[in-house]
Parts: sequence; C-alpha cells; structure tokens
Amino acid sequence: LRFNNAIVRTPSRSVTQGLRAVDTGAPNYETLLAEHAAYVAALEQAGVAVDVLPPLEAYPDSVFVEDAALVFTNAAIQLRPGAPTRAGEAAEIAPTLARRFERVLQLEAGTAEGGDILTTPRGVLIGQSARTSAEGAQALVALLAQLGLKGIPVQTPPGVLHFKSDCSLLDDETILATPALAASGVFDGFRVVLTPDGEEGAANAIRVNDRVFLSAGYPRAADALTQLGFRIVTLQTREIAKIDAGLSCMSLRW
Ligand code: CIR
Repeated sequence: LRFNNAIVRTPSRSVTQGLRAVDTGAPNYETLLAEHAAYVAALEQAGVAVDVLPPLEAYPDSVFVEDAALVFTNAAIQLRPGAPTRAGEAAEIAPTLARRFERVLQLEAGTAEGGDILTTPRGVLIGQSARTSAEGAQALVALLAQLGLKGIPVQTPPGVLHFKSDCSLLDDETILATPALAASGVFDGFRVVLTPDGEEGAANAIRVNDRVFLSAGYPRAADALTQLGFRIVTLQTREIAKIDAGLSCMSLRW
C-alpha cells in the first residue's frame, strides 16, 4: 500500500483496437490519452515516481502493463499473458524489469495475467480465469515461494475478465469487492466492503499511499468509502472501460 515507484506505458494509437468482450465502439484515442495522463498525474501527486515507457503500436493492449508482470519491492516476475495478442508484451517489459529490479523470475508454464493477481498481507491471490490457467497459477505459486511469498489459487468468477476487475485491496485487512465475488468466500478473514448495486465497476480501485483511486461515475461507492475514512481520488475511465480496463491495470507499483 506504500508505493514509491510505478511503471506505466503511454497508450499506442492502436489502443483503439484493444480487446473487448462486448464492442460498444472504439475508444477515442485523444480522450483515452487524457485519461492516462490524469492517472499518471494522480500517481505523482500521491508521491509516486512514475517511469513512463514508450507506446508499442504492435500491441494494442500494452498500455495495461499490469498484465505482463508482477512486482514487489526487490523482485519482479515476468508473466505470460493468456490473450494471444498480448503474449509478446512480456518480452517487451523484460528490459525494464531487469533495469529496475535486483531479481527477476520468469513464469515458464501456463498463462497468467497480472489483472488476476491480488497481493495481500495474507498471501497472493491468483484468480484462475480465461487468461490465467491452472498450470500458470501453480507455476506462479512455486515462483512466489522462492520469494518467500504464499500464492493462493482462487477462481475469477465466470464472465469476469480478471480477478481484480471485481476487487481491490483498500488497506491491510479491507477488500472492496463486488457481491458476486465476495459471495464465493475467497475473502474470508478480511473485512469486505461491497460495491453498491449497479456500481460493480467501482471494484477495480487502487490504494496508493494515503488515498484510494476510484473510477468516476460511482457516487455511492465514493460516499461509502469516504464514510469509512478513505481519501478518494476519482479518475475518469470512460474510454479505457470500452476495452474492459480500469485503474489497476495501467501501472505496476512497488
Ligand atoms: C484485455 O482484454 O486484455 C484488455 N483490453 C484489458 C486489460 C485490462 N487489464 C486489467 O484489468 N488488468
């Protein structure tokens, strides 16, 4: 929850062809760039030093750096994105990981995307999904063990792109989650704050130092979190939402 550093990647023009489960129209490139710039500024305002990588036209979804790697304070794991058009993003982020981390491990079996991985003080939850295979989750558990961390394979709900589409860590013991995900029991032992009815999209929030970044357009979720004492920063995600993305996926933080 204390982050000094982040890696982001400027959206390429090809981002308008990013993957999406349901096509509600292509995102507008200029507006999406503005959303990204506001996100970077918000990270910086929260005290994070942001390393901005150049756009990759060959990879429309490469702005979502979270999916290609998993980072900790002294180590990183290069992942294997499960979407075929995204597999090459792992090799693209590798030189940056080598530059920034003392130790870099590589996932060598199955597939796993960072959007399915929630690091908590109780362990690293790995949601198996259409993007993260059982084999990938198992291989990741072994790599995490090398780092002294406990990996816990769980299930991303059917029809949900990534585990973290439906949840986020608000503090050491509190999770923000959709009722559907919370009902699966994966957060037993945590305090769980549920997203209000119709505001499930708020679940993909991120805690950054003393504040919580929340997507704009979820006023009841924002009120509820404010009542609980969280300092909320709302960020526009209308364009990136058109390609199934939210706030966590646009950075690697440590
Ligand atoms: C994809 O389908 O891979 C992208 N269009 C969206 C990825 C969002 N990533 C994330 O939430 N971690």
